[in-house]
Amino acid sequence: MQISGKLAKVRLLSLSVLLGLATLTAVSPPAAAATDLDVIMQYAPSVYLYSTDIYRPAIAKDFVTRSKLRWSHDQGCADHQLASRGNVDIAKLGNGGYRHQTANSWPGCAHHDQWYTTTAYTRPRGGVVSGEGFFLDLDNTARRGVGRTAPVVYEYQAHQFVAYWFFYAFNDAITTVADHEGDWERVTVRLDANNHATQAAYYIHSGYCTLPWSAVASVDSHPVAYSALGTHATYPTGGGHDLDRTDQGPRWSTWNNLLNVRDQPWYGYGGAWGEVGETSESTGPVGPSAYKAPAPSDWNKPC
Ligand SMILES: [Ca+2]
Ligand SMILES: [Ca+2]
Repeated sequence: MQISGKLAKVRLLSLSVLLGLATLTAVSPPAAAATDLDVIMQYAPSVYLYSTDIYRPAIAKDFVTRSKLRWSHDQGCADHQLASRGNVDIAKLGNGGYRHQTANSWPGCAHHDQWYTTTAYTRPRGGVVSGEGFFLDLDNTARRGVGRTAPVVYEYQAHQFVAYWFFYAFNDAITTVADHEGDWERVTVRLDANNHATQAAYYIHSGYCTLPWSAVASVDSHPVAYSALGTHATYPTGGGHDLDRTDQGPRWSTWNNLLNVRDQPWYGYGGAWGEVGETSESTGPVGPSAYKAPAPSDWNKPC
């Protein structure tokens, strides 16, 4: 009887071990695949801002709120205002809800021909209408931005790339002829079929350069970038680069505040982010939109 009792205990024990294993198996999650958001957060850059740069990261939505929306005419014709400061409808900006017509100096700056909406590529320098187009004229006292609390907007194509757009309200160029309001910069990470990083592209003035991921300095998988004093050109290494200067000022942990660019009401606006200067360099740029490629066309441009 005693033996039977022991056997019963052993059997009970075995059963409980088996049940325990079954329970363990049931509660252990399967190896989790990285979600899209995991990938986007994982590769969001760690950006060193320049220590004494007064033009810190800015919030695009606030830039719109503190701007007038105007149409720049050429041939000596006066500009026209579509919305005053504080009254630009950000959704209309992004869905083409504002429109305006070109004008010729003769006769009398009369408007004529084609109408354009805010989703057309209408940056007054370089857009589809030579010399005319929409622009946001920022309150000059709002050029300094807010700093590292500003969001970074990302543009993501699974298995291809994730672009991280950095926005500053003013580009303080090395020569003042290239100063301009509105400054969109970016780092783009190339992804393979498994959504693993293979390369990074750093945008520098009107161009970019690329590095294999193995050569990218990173902190916990976040690529390190250096934002140059005033121009915010984005470099993979510190120190001087031609006329640009970088240092290890405040570190912007961009993964703390990421927004999908396609969810932004202003996305699609094809005019200038900033007032109009004499040249393309001194005019606000076009922002993230169909008119500004988020990723390189050529990934073979070594830094
Ligand atoms: Ca202004
Ligand atoms: Ca810039």
